[in-house]
Amino acid sequence: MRTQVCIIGGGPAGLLLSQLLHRAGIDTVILERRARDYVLSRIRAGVLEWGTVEMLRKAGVGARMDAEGYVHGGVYLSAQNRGFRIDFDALVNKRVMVYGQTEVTHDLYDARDAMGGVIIDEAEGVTPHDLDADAPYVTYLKDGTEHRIDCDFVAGCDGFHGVSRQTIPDSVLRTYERVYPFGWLGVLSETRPADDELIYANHERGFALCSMRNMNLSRYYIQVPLDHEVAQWSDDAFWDELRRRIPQDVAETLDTGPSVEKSIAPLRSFVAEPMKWGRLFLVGDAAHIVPPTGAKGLNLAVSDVHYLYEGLKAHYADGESEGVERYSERALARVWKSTRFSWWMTTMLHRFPDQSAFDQRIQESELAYLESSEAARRALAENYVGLPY
Ligand code: RFL
Ligand code: PHB
Repeated sequence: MRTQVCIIGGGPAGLLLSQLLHRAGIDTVILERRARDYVLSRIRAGVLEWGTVEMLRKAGVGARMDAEGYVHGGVYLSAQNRGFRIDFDALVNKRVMVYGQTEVTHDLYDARDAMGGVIIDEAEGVTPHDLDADAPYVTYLKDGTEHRIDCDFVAGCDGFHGVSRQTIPDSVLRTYERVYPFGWLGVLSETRPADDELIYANHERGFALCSMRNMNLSRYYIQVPLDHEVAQWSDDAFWDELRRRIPQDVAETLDTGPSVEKSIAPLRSFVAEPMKWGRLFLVGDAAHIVPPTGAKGLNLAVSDVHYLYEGLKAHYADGESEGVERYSERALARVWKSTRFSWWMTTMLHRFPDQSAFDQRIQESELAYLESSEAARRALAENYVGLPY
């Protein structure tokens, strides 16, 4: 088989890139390791920057998001049982969209199917070859038979544990990493959201977040030690702990019920450079991971897709290779800003095991500064709604 761009990974980055390229008349094939039902059942991000909203509309997949998503003009931060609001509307005149990654992925699969896009799922042993030469190709196994796809470029959209990043030689690849000494226990429940906007809570027992998917589906997270397992957290224990960490008035009216999903995710910051090697591009989590505190992971995958899409479009339309050549540099400039913001939000809001009394006071004063300074709140708002592409 031959295609112009072979995309490894059918998560949001791979699907969105494929959809945009298809609309620009550029042929793609997606190779996905998992079964489609598995990909569609993953519960992950919930907050879309406005740039992401516009990219999804541009890809022709914005209709259900626009009908069913919730536009939020701010978030609440709380500490020491006091809350204050970061008013995106007033501070930066921008908003975010609350619409689950699960739904985004659904909409993208539907769109690829409607346009006859080739998505090969349960592709095993996907291996890119000759990425540093003019004629790369990708091999994989499907139902026990080996197949080969010849292509012009390979887009590595295969997440943090994928194969693409590993094909870049050690002598070229540089990685930067911070592993945080805690994880997030997440619960999805068919209950009314705690508030009309998200609440990020700093508490001496640990961080907590109240989020949502719709008016009858809520998403909550609490910080837990790394050695905790889901099985040791009953629903009742989760709700009790969450109530302790959020402002009292919210805790008193919290609607609780059985969890429909419960999982623990470790927190990590990670950046791989460069994001281009020969004819391979790394896109999304394949190149970088951020802790979820800033709600940036999916949004960064989408901004990478933007830079790559624009580069490939110019390459195929008028042989202009500047966008393709400078993809890594452009994408990384934005990646590092979101990496900084996610690290800062994480550091400000979580309890660290070795936190000293000094660290504690610094954290409190950071939050107090935000509460009292419009300039500080504006900086947070500018980053949270998403920096320009
Ligand atoms: P994905 O979603 O991991 O998709 C990669 C796909 O590649 C496939 N794959 C392979 N296919 C073929 N061959 C191989 N060898 C392969 N290896 C892997 C995988 O099966 C998969 O289908 O990466 P992508 O597309 O870059 O998208 C990134 C986002 O999924 C991720 O950044 C976000 O979910 C992060 N994230 C959040 N991001 C936000 O923007 N806002 C949020 O509010 C937010 N909350 C979160 C999050 C991530 C979380 N977890 C669980 C990590 C909350 C949580 C709890
Ligand atoms: C979510 O709703 O899953 C969510 C929201 C905001 C975050 C992280 C996760 O910062």
